[in-house]
Amino acid sequence: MEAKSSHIKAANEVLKFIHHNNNFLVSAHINADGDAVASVIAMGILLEHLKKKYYMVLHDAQIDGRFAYLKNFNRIITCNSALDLQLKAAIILDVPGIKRLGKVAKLLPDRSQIVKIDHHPEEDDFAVVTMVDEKASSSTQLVYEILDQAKVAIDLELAEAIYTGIVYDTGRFSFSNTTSRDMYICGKMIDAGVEPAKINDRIFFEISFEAIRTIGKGLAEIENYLDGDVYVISLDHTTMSRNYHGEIEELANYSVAIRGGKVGIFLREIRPRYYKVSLRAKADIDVNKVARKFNGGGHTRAAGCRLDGTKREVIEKVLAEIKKQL
Ligand SMILES: [Mn+2]
Repeated sequence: MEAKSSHIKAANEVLKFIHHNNNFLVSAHINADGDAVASVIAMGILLEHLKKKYYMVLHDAQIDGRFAYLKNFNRIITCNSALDLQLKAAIILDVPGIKRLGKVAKLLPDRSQIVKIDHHPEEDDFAVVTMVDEKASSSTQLVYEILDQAKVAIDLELAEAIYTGIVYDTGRFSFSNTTSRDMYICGKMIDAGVEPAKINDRIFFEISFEAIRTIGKGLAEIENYLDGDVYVISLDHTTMSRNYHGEIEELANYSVAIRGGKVGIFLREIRPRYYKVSLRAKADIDVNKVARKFNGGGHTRAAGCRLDGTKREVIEKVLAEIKKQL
């Protein structure tokens, strides 16, 4: 199965940039998820193959430990204020706008020295070379297309990174972004030795006793609004402080799982009166638009933002925006 011609063209431009540079900053968005971590790691492995030096830097103080099985995971460094690497070039993955880089933004070189590889609707034009495709399942898929053009041999470690990014961002090949190309690529990764069940369990089905109970509590207390168009799952600060975000994030997908529901909202009170809001939608509603209203963003069917206020106030604000599209 062939890669898209637009991907081949963009991949070759990225490779040209890599050949002409050295000492790369490789980074992705804050609260790095499976696609962010895996695409950074896969890009790092590509740079190693091309005999380039690089640093993987993320904003987060702690990187999601579910992905610790990936090669070079412990080489990812966190961006504290003292960090001053003076890197000459940057490859930024899974980031539509500068503000999603958090503290890493201040490490960026000049725009003429930045590559952007992403699959979100564009927010900022911060890079000279771009490989952006909103239809791509994941940034990791795009990194695979570059590896493919560079004719890098895929060993097990690289295959695990590629498989992880794609399986994560497609929701185990279930979201609407899943394509035959993803299945094809992941099939090749299985041929390279990836064990799907092992990675699936590690990412999605190995959670703590506390997290399972929290998911149960979230489901049991789901509320409906706007005559069943919108469902809300909400966890208060006390509950949140006992849980890792990654272990309970499946609740976001459940919020839109009810027959007839159009939008799901998953609220996490990460500080008293400060909520992380995850939005999920079925066809017809663009939740990226809703999230952007509150300085957040994401994709049409999955997006997020953060809001101050009581639970009631936050729900009212978000519902008002959703109503505009109903
Ligand atoms: Mn992604």
